[in-house]
Amino acid sequence: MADLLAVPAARRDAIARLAAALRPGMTVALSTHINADGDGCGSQTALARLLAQMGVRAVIVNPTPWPELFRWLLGDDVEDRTADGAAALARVDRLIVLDISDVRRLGVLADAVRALPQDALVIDHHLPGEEPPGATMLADTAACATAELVFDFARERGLTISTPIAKSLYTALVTDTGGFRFGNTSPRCLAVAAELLSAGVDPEQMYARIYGSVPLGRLHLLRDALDTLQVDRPHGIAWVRVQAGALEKHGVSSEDLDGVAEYPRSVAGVRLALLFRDLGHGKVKISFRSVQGVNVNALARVFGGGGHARASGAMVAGALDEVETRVLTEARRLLETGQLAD
Ligand SMILES: [Mn+2]
Repeated sequence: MADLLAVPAARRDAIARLAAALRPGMTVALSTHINADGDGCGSQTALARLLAQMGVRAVIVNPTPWPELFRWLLGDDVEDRTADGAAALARVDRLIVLDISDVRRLGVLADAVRALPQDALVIDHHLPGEEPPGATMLADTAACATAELVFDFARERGLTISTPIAKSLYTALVTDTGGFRFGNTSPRCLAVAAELLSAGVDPEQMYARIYGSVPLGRLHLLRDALDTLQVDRPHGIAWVRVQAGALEKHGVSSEDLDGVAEYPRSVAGVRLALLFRDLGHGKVKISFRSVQGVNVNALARVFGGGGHARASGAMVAGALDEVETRVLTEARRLLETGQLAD
């Protein structure tokens, strides 16, 4: 265990550079990607509390509202200034961007971040993006979640992993690994999780909060999505669609789509799964999932997106039917020519 928890040398150097940019008395903003997920929210709330131990005040400024599912992570001590928008970024000394490798993932905040006098500090585990939000990076695709890097930051700086911090980090690990089932569930990931349990995390309580407290509408949304399931058996592709207005109809938010793409991926023989979500204003959001041997990041990049080898995303302009046809055509072509092999 001790060996597994040792912080890799490259991360140690990056943490030292990151820490050198932070001074007691500073106020920093923490931002993550549009539609923050468990890793984004968990990493942010953990880091905010860790920075407080260093005398650095951290406030959250995200491009989209804090998800209801993770409201409990904020507690009374972490301030969310998302409602103030880009103006909130102008009032802090520095910005730290988490779980993002491309500034465009900051949505409505992207232009404000590009215009900052000092570039953002970055903590991330995605494949490199085309336009990184900053040059000072603690980035490693070998990290199971951004939260693993936040954990390393705490260790290297001798900070205390309190129970609230452990809960935040654990939430991030559980959600980004699909409940410790995906390929990013490394030995080190589980060693960190073990350390978090030792710090006071109750795994059953975490499960109940993350997976056992969903709104009924989430299941209705899933039912509607599964109703659209199609499978191309020769290519091993399966996909589902979510119509414009579906979230509103069921009274849920985009976080309730988390995990929907797992269902097409779970079909026997399927190597590549897609979720097409019509945003209703001429844009379609696509979630790409794949199994061992298929690098779905290469497909997402064709459409201006990216992410991880087994999980990526992209936003494509066009009508749902047209985008679906275009993406499926490209997916079949790249699969046939072996260009998604990894
Ligand atoms: Mn992540």
